[in-house]
Amino acid sequence: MQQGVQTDATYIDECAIGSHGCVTGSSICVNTIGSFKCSCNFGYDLVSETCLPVFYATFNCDNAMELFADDTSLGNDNSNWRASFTYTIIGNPRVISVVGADFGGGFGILGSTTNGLLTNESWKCTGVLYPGWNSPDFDDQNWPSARVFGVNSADSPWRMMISGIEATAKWIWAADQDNGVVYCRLNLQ
Ligand SMILES: [Ca+2]
Repeated sequence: MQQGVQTDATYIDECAIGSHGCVTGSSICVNTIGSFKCSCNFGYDLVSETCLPVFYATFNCDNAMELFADDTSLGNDNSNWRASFTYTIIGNPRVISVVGADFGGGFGILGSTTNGLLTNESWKCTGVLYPGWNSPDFDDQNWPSARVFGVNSADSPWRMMISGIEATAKWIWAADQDNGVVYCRLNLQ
């Protein structure tokens, strides 16, 4: 049977007549024989039958870290400073944040996202743990800008490019302390 040819009186193109629930902007309607489906637009993935904005963050820390979107944890890395870990971020968070821990020697946090975010001096970092530090409502205007150690390349103090992370991302840490544990955040809205 040739696809798209009307073969009986019950054939309805829900997309053409607008009787579908596909949300404009996040999805398009795709007509199928006897039904239709919503196909997610670029930058959106199907989550619980709804196309939601999704992007991916690939980060690394010398030595270990946890990533948050708003104040929700998205997971921990594997403590291997040579290897990045990719986190899935669903929705439009107002802030992404990282708690990073160093186990001695060099220290830094490096990352980039599929929607163009990079670690660099636009992040705020501190070695002080403030209550609610990773909340989107937390006021970080008095936090210092991140200290940077160079871009993701063999010319960095790590002498290698970390796979999966953009070359223009910069290794960052808190300006107010070496080593230890630091809290870094980037406001998105
Ligand atoms: Ca270290």
